[in-house]
Amino acid sequence: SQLHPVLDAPTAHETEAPDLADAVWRGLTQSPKQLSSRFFYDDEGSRLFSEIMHLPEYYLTRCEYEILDTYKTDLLTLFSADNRPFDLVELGAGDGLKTKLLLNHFWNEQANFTYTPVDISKAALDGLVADITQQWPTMAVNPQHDDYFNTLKRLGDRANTDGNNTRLVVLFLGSNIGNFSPTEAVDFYRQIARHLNPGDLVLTGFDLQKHPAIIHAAYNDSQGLTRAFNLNLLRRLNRELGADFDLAAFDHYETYNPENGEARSYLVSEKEQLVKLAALNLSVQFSPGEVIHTEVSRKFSRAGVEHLAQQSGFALTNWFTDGKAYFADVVYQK
Ligand code: AVI
Repeated sequence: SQLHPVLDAPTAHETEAPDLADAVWRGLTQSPKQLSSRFFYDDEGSRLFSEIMHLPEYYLTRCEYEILDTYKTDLLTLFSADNRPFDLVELGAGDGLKTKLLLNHFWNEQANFTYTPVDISKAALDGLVADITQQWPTMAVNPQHDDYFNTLKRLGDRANTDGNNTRLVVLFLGSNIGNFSPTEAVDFYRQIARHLNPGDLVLTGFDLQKHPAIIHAAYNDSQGLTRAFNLNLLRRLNRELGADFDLAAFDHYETYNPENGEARSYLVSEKEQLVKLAALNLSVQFSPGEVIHTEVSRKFSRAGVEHLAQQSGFALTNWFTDGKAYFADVVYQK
């Protein structure tokens, strides 16, 4: 294995800007209005999300941390079964807090593995790699500044062709899958499945359905961080698209529907107003109380998680939950 982290040259990828302009134009000219939660994560949005993860009401991160801590030995046994080396490929690694718990354990157990964080944010990736190399200077780290599926294709092909016997273990933590629609989720796992080989694994964090009040509070925290996170999207449009959203004239509103497990976030116009987006040459009229839908955070049932595996060509092999069964980290096998 490598003695030093391999810092691959960043691969060419599209900047987010054209995508943002296009999506915002479509989202604000349709009814009901809509903006995608993928645009939350500019520098300030990423910083706010890191703070949200420490909120008392935002149980998701703590629950997942507890699961990974409790079952790290079981996970290593699964990942390294048959004495095969494994490549831990983390999709959307972020600050890697929970992953570092696993890395620390795998390192102490002298496991034969490489860590491959994948992110389209160069800044996030650089920060994570700097952090990891500081803690474990000789760990094999192979950061990929690229699209998830380009990366998986390359890794899957390599595992196929050079006869190396490395197992790919894809990590998708934090209930990021909850921000996808049901169709997008199936599509996502089907694409992953296409690049994996038999015996490869995917470990996903799913936030589970529970008392609606607990979920509702997680997206309506008392410190107003979730509100700031949601409103920051408008600040981003002001900066990047020359818009003139008055942040004081919009409110944060969230609903949770226990019948379908969907937490939905909205920005609400407090009054009749006209907003201009100079870069789009667009003016958008809002009536009082009119909403922009910004995010869905889906909560899963066990049946839903099993169904997702079946629909996308995986077998669900392990189900790990925290003490309160609020959250599950689930292993799918190709
Ligand atoms: C990143 N994602 C899983 C978070 C969630 O819970 O849907 C984003 C978030 N939105 C509001 N609070 C946190």
